[in-house]
Amino acid sequence: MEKNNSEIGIHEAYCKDPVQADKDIIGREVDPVTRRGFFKKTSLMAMAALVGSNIPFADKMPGGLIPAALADDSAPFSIPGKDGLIYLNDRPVNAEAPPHLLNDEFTPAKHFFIRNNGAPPQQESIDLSSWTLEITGESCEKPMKFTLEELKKKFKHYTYALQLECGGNGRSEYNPPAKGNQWTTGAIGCGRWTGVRLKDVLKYCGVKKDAVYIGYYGADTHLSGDPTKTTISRGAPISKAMEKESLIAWAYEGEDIPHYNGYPLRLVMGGWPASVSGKWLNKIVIRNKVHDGKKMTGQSYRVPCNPVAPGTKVANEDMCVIESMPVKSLITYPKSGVTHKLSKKFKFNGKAWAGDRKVKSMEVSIDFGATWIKAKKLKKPVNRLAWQSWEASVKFPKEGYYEVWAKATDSSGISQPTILPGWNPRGYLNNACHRIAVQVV
Ligand SMILES: Nc1nc2c(c(=O)[nH]1)N[C@H]1C(S)=C(S)[C@@H](COP(=O)(O)O)O[C@H]1N2
Ligand SMILES: [Mo]
Repeated sequence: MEKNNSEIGIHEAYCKDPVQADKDIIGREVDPVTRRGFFKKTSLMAMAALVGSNIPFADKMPGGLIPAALADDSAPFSIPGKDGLIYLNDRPVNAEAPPHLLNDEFTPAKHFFIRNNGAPPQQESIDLSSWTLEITGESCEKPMKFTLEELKKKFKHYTYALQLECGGNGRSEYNPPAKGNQWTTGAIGCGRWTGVRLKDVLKYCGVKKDAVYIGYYGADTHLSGDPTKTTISRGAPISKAMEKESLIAWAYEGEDIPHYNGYPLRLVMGGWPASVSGKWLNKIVIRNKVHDGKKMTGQSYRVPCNPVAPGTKVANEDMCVIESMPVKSLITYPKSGVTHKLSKKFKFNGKAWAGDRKVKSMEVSIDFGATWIKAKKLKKPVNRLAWQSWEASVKFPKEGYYEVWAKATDSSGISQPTILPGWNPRGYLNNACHRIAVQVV
């Protein structure tokens, strides 16, 4: 797995692939641990670092004994309330859903992906009665602070199903590879968010005529622990902020937003890279220029304004901010690798979405894209910016190995690329067709 060293946490260093671990989180040399024990008697300091505290009777420990704290290799790192996610990283936490866990019309909270840039605020430190949201910025007429209670009392509540997809979803397919989380297909989810309209709150505080953008700040902290450093502060043009579906939300699927997804308050702007949907939200700025917060500038969440050849270095000024996400789909049932009887119709289904647009049609192929068959059902979105469910069935001509591919087309006639879209330096926006393997017997 390719990854940025600074993102490797203690769990990854010791639990996932213990034999290769030779440095602890702050880079000290430690002896590798195997299932059976330490290769050789490890230094006291290194062992203490491994178990997380001093070992008073370390001199009595038989050489090669695995401290019980580490011996439980049946329990991989996971977050309570997040079932079945695949962890790419634990520091910061990044976890995606395998396609078959995205089969529900609305993604259950437990299957909603996690993309953290820093460390979430400690759950115990979040006090609902003192949490505030500040609205300010040079283009805000009356800067104000709201408690959660005030927000809930002053403004009308709305619920929309909104799909959020990380701009880097699918990154792992690009070549040359791009640095960053090697997302496959699961940094996407769609469910019902409840909150107040961002535009109602912004208007209440007064939006000056020269306003062009909003930016957010959240309560998460930089991994270095440096309180002066921001992890991420992105935003969107005023036009997107003013859409009726742009929410300041406190609930997901009728419950508090899960801690890792931004509890107690987050922005939700469906259809755009999920990086604009600020978590642990405590401040919004109304800007008179394109917001220049962390990860708005340089190469982050930007793609070349004009297409480039794979591997090209692109200057910052030739990179454009990603806005609406492109059309995309997933086969969420059945799982890749199924065996199917030749005599039977193969029924399968999935989800499709298209950023700010709608999905107009859905096609499938069993011959590597040589011919396409229309999906028999494509549901309307429950509201704008929600993904759409689809169903299809095919008959295989003979026994053997097949790949079933799915391709969505959006309301302006744009379809998913079958193999890969154009390469970009940071590996964003991979909306290639999803495919599953089927053995027909
Ligand atoms: N405060 C804050 N907001 C954030 C982030 C973050 O690290 N901190 N990550 C962003 C990115 S890059 C993505 S893809 C989404 C992920 O939302 P999720 O973790 O709820 O799936 O949150 C966005 N909002
Ligand atoms: Mo993201």
